[in-house]
Amino acid sequence: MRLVTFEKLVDLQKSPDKIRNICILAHVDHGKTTLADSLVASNGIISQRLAGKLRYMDSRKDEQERGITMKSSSIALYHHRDPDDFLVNLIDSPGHVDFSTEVTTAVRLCDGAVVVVDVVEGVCAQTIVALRHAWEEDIKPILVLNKLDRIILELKFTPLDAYIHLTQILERVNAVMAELLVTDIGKGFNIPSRKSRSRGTSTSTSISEDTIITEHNIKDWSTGLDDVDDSQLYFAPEHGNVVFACALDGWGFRISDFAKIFSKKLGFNETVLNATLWGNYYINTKLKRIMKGAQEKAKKPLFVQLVLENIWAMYEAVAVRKDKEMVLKIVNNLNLQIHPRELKPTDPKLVLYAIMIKWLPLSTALLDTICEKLPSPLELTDKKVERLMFSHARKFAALPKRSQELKEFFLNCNSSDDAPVIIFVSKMVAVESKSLPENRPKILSYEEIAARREQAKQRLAEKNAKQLEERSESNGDTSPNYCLTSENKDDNDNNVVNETISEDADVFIAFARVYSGTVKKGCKLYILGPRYDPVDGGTKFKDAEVDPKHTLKDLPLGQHVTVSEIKSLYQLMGRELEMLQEVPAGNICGIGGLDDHILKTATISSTLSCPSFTDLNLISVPILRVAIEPVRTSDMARLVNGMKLLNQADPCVQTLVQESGEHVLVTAGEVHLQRCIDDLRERFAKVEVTVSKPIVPFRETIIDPPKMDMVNELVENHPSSGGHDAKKYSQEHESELIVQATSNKKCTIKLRAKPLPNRVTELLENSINLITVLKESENTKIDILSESILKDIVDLKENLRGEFQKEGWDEETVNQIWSFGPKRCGPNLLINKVPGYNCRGVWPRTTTSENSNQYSATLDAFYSNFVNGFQLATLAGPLCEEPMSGVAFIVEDWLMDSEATDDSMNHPFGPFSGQLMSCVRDACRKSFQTQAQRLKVAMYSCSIQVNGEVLGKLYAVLGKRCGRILHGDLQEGSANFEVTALLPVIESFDFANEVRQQTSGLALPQLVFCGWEVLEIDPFWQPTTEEEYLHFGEKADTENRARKYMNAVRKRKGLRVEEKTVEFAEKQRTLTRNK
Ligand SMILES: Nc1nc2c(ncn2[C@@H]2O[C@H](COP(=O)(O)OP(=O)(O)OP(=O)(O)O)[C@@H](O)[C@H]2O)c(=O)[nH]1
Ligand SMILES: [Mg+2]
Repeated sequence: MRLVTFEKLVDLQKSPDKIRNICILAHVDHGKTTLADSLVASNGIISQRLAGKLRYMDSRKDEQERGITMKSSSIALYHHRDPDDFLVNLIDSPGHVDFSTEVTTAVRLCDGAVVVVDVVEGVCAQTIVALRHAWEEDIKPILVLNKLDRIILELKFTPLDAYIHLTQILERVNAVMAELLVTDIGKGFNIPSRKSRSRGTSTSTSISEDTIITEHNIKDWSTGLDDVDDSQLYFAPEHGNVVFACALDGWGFRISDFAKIFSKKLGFNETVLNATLWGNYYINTKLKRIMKGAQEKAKKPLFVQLVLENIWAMYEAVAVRKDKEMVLKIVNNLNLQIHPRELKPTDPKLVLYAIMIKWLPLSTALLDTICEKLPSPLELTDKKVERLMFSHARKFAALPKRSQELKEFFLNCNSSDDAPVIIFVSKMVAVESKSLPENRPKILSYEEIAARREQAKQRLAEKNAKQLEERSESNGDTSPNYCLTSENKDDNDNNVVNETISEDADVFIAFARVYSGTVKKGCKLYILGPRYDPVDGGTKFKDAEVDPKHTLKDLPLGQHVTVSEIKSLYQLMGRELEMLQEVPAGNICGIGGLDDHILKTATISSTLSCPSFTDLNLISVPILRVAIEPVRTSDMARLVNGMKLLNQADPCVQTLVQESGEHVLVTAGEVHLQRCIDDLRERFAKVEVTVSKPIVPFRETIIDPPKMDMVNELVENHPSSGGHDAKKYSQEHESELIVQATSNKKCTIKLRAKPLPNRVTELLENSINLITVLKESENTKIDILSESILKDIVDLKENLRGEFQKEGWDEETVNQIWSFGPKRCGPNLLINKVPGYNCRGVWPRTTTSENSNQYSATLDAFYSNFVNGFQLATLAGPLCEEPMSGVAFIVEDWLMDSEATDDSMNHPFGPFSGQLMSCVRDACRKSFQTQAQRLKVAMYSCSIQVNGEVLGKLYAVLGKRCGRILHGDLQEGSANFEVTALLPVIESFDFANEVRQQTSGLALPQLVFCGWEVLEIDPFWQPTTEEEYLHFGEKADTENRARKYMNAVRKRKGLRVEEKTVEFAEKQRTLTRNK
């Protein structure tokens, strides 16, 4: 039974200082959902007995079956912390890397985060990602060190070993925080001085050995800090931002909880205990004083003596020795009110749970920490508001004045009636319409039931009277009776059909947070798409001009705003929804009825001056593509509709239709793919589908001619050539310079291809966001761009210049960059070295003056055609029509006849612009082919924790799949190895399953896309030298991996493949004859 009424929660929504919007973040399986269970149980939503087992926030069937969370879901909880009541909106997020986009959608709506770390596994890949995410979104974290029971029962550590282990984990978490801080130094954040940095395990205090600790001393010690805020950056038990917990057994505590207990028992000052319970302090029993230097004097630290030993004793008595008398003694000692019935069960876990939840209740410790340490919506910082609302590319000051004024409402979390409504929707959640509160069967009061009964009786009496009348008229004919029943039946049937249709249908609820104003049911608001811009939006539309009938589907091009009525508002309560009439600023809520207006994210506002929120900071890139087809072709329409719904419901999915007509689904990984297919089959499309083999993208590149051949011999005869292909081409083309003319022969271009230095390609790949901003702001003036963007541009230019210089390229190359490609933001460059042509280039300019030079002006007229040719070439390379990467095309000359564009000349070959485009594209492709061509494969970085016993098997699986092990270190204090490896995406299918089978389920790999790697094999390679013949045989039947990949892509795309299908035709014939 719920301990708090819903009305109470609604009441609390009106006091933003009492609200905490927080999410739980961690690596997969570190216990987030179990932790959430404890908090949910504290509100009576689930019973205490089921807490930890039910995993209430995992509401999907597949989440329960697989035991992993797949979507983030929110619940509103009540907490009382003297003297105040608090409302905690808690979002549980998934830890599996495939669902990291769900984490992004959660983090965006929160002000604080609970970062959970499993104390046995320690800091894992996703823990670092979670901490970084919290840092980047500027939300404050607290730390929960979970699964302490595993240290006791599994690792069987002594309390002292456990303490050392915990300090090490804390060090590692703080090291991650320090790293984040250091990386931000360059970005101009306020970095506190090093001196002031105090770590959780800090022993560098100014207290001399043997100093007696008093309250006065403690104060001195903390005032020594230069900057108080800095200490909040790190996790330190003495600062109250670390909770030690065991979510499964329902207990958890902070240092302060024990300080309270022992200050009474031992008569120490609570503040002193609070500051010394963690760290290098011990009790001198003779002097009855707390002293420093436990480690040096081989004394037990206070934490071990007062905290861990007590917990160890409890586990020892209950779970290990099962000593009932001892248990009773401890319970009495601790003065706990426990019913003897609760100590009876034979399962020690149940007894443990019953005792621990009374002694150290996890929910109280955690909710207290949340309410005390994490900020309320009122504490939004100026910086965060600007970052949320105004894209990085622009200066805040460049926005219209009315937009700038909104910031104040934001900062004050103003929910008054005259405050503009500003809401951000971070994702659309699909729910079954039958689970909506308005469709739930209503619980009737006694009077209502009685009234209904009366009405029914009356209706029946009327019907009977009518029947009697008719029967007497028709002289005993029974047909009316029949008719009536059949009519009734029909009616019921219809109802059933209608009901099943409406019950089955999914509706979308917008997962949102109100930042300003109060949103009320029935009010009309603007829905601003992610690309909405208040600069032109505010002037383009007057309020009346936004057509209220428009939805996403029929929105005119370039318009990103619609109007909609807010039909329903919900409080998200885990698996359930509760109806709300209004939601004031500072709250997380669900909004219904916006299916037709929002695709994935949106900003909702009552004013058109509101800019749309910055895009979500996505961590994972969807990389795994499959083509989907219905089993029966007649189901195509349902599938298309289903894919549309899936696209809306999942923030990390992309659905597209390829030119070949295939319907393609792009997902983050195998687990994610499986969930999407299940959703399509069972929920959105409800049709059987066939799923193609995964389509993995490749990149095409060129490299400097290799110095070694395939048997690691120096290439002597052809120092400048790569493989077979390069040799062939360099013989045909004496120079690498490609000269290409347009079809009308009036324009000639000369260009050459050159591999970009690796660091340059990397820089370009990493700066894709910045380059996209550059692309978008090509026509805007430099003074509109924000300082941070301008600084980033200058940095990028400087870095590129440095890298080019290191590799011996011309220093001026950076200024000669004409375009990036493909899509004008990729990692290939078009470089202008045309004598006398001063082209516009990619960098923002202070002036927008036209080219004064006549020649340049002529060329400028065809500037965009030239660039488009380059874009086409880089979008689909000659190997297998995959995009290029890391190639520079240097244009050495561009000659145009004055009458080149003359209409009469154009005619036979089509418009000149088209001719120029194809000419550039062909020239780029040809020049690419003169070089040593290579494929680039997508790589996963794979981190696995595995027991030493099955390490060999894991290495075997990795080896078979062409994986490369980067390191495999033994984890301190356990028999587990932490293996990091690189694995080609194309070889990764079913990898997780195979690893699980080979290691008897002991290893769970986490695969994250980590970039592209050149495959050092020439796809056209054939043995040429004697050694190569010897090694590979004449036919080189050892499979050429590069060729295999290339041919597979070519086959899939319907391109020509050079392959022998029948090799030994004669032998095969002989065999059949002999039969
Ligand atoms: N021994 C022990 N096991 C725990 C504890 N907390 C959670 N577990 C177990 O750890 C496993 C994973 O727990 P979950 O709560 O599902 O983990 P999660 O972090 O929500 O996992 P994802 O959402 O998939 O990332 C379950 O089998 C839990 O029973 C704990 O304190 N001690
Ligand atoms: Mg979970």
